[in-house]
Amino acid sequence: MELITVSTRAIEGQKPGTSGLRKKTKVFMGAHYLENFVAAIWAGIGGVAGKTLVVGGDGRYFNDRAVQVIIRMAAAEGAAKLIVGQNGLLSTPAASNLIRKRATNGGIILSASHNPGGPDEDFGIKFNMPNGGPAPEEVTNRIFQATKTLSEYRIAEGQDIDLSALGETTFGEMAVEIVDPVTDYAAMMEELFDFEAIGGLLAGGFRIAFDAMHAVTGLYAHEILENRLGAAPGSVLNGTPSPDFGGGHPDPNPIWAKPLVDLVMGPDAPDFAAASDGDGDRNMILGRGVYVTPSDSLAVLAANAPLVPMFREGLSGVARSMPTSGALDVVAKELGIPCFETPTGWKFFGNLLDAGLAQLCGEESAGTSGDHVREKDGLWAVLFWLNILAVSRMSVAEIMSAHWKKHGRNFYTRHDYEGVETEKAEALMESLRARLGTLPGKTHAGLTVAAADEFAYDDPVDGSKATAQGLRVAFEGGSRVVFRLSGTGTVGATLRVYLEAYEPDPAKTDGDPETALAAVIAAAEEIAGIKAHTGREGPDVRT
Ligand code: G16
Repeated sequence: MELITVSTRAIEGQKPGTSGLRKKTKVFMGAHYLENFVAAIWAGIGGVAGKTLVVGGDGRYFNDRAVQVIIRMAAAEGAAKLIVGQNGLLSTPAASNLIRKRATNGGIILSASHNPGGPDEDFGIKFNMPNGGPAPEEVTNRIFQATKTLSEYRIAEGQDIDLSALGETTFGEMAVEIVDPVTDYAAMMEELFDFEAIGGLLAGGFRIAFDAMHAVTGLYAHEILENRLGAAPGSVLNGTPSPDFGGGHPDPNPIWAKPLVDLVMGPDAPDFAAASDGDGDRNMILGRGVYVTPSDSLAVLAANAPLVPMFREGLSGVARSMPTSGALDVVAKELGIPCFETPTGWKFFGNLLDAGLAQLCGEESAGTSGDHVREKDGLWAVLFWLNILAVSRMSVAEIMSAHWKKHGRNFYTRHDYEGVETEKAEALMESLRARLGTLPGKTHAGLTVAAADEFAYDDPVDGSKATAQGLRVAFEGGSRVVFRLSGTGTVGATLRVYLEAYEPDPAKTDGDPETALAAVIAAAEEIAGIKAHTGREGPDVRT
């Protein structure tokens, strides 16, 4: 093995966003781009010498090349061992599990999640801590600082490692263990859920469809849903991972997973359907004739937690990101357990989970998970639902209807304006921020503003503070709108407008959210001047 020290220069813009560094694949393939960032990770974690890391990704274009680069750079710095998913593949929750189970010093996950993949699309990389969770801001800030001062990095010359060959080999002095990406994860799921009950439900003719969206979850879904639980062959759709996700967006929502939504709304609908994203951490839940919003799904899981073995003893606490609807809060209040409100980004749940303050967390962006890993977990949420359905013997529609009748309904929708010019999006936020103090007491579209502020978070465990986490306007009567700029896009800015209204009357919980929220939508436009600022007539995506 020959060691090379490569001269480089700091590259601008390598600031990790909501979940790691995401850029166009061609940017990552540019000279020194990936290498600089990996060297900055080493600097940000206090060096990699003597350490053991997990490495894997969602299989998107450039995943395999990036794994080889990480192997050579870790070896050059004297890492002890890398545990790598076969063919470079690991879903994000499976990587989180391996980091924890093997008590490693952390891991590197290669993914741009739900963003499309391919030479002209997106790539991403992030570091996860020894607890299995995404690096907190303190660490990502150190990594970012390091990207600004790099002048060289070290890399080892050598043959590529055969990523398809299971077992242990070496690269120079460093051990490289290639593991099956599914085995440990599937074993964990069998412990957490009642596979016998779910298997019984499926054996009784209950039909499911799971859309893996040509992404990494296909491997896991084939093994768990079809092989272990006995779902009919063909229940897993688009189950072979491909580097460009079949040319689609591996984003499990009614826009990008429309064929699945059409299926459940059609005459030959299965009893239950679900989808996951590029790296397997997001989920979408559907039943015959029903789409369950991520916020509602989270509340239903909390309300029914004791039905699954994992939470047989009940929950100690729950948490949601700020823009997620208050449906979870209603359940938590009834259960008499705390409900924490964090900024957007799974990394903010880590401390609450580690401290046992929360055991179930979720976000409106289709992420839900428990304290078994420190990432959101798409298939876990699917199995949780199947377990509830198997024990309750109710349909998805019946569960939703009963939930709303009992707890009221938080009508909810998110409007995304994608690819807006960054200056225009920032001007909208800036203008609104400056006017927040003047809004209370004013009436817009018939709704009177009760409070308006910019969300900030004080972590109750380590006291760290996160500021500028979204602008919130609450109306009298309990409805609200939140404005935020996405931290995961790669082109321009994405303005997210989160709209919500609570309906406690059981007689009024049916209906279409866009209609129920018409006044909140109109008030949001009046308050923020979205059309005037962005030049857009309406949102690109409604979820
Ligand atoms: C990531 C984060 C999530 C966050 C989501 C949306 O998800 O892990 O915590 O809710 O981005 O973030 P934004 O609104 O800033 O785009 P993923 O699935 O992309 O890793």
